[in-house]
Amino acid sequence: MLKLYIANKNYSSWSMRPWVLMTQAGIGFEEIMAPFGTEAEDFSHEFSAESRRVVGAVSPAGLVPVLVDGKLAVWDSLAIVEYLAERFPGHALWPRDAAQRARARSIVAEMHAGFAALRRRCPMNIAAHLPERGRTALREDAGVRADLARIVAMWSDLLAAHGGPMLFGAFSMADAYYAPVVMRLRTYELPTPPAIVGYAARVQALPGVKAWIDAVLAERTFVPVIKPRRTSR
Ligand SMILES: N[C@@H](CCC(=O)N[C@@H](CS)C(=O)NCC(=O)O)C(=O)O
Repeated sequence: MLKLYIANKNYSSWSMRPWVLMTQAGIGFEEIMAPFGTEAEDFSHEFSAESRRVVGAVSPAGLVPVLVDGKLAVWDSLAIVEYLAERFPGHALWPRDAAQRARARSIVAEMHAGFAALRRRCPMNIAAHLPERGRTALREDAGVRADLARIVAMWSDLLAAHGGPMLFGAFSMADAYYAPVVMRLRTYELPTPPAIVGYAARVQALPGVKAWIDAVLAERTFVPVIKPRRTSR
């Protein structure tokens, strides 16, 4: 049985990608949760000592996600999804057409290496509703505006080219890889055109994504972004 090591579903965007991909594609796996620590005033994305030990035992990189297949450990979300595509060729995790597959790889790589401003200013926080933070990020940060414009252009082009419902027609790796961006659009209420709103709604309705969102609410390791200050009496 494959094992997938992940962190808190509310926050861990890199964990979400292979989890959603495998769940949506019907690839069975055992989930191993290594939660972040919660001692920081603002929630940190760093492991507790116990999680560091658990993840360090399977991956020298010490980060999640990690996929364990028998004696083999594969780490880093991009390496994991590529491994899954090779391991399960029948599932068409990438588009079957070579040109479309190259395009899908391009946008997945673009996500893996980029969108730094959006990731920094609007971290994934599924259970929260932070429209004011979203407005501030857009107003203050040209990088966030550029990242959002690029997402809108990318998704609009692909939806128009393939006619939807997903980026390359049928569900693929590309949709799993951008699912955390869909969650950011929702939490921070970032404004997008109707075609993008429609795509975001369809992604959230995918059983694999819905299962992740439902689990967030059950997870209960959520702590507010800004904890209320303790009154000194
Ligand atoms: N490039 C890596 C990034 C992995 C990563 O940053 N994981 C975070 C969680 S989303 C982590 O393990 N943080 C734990 C820590 O830094 O202590 C990937 O794509 O998997």
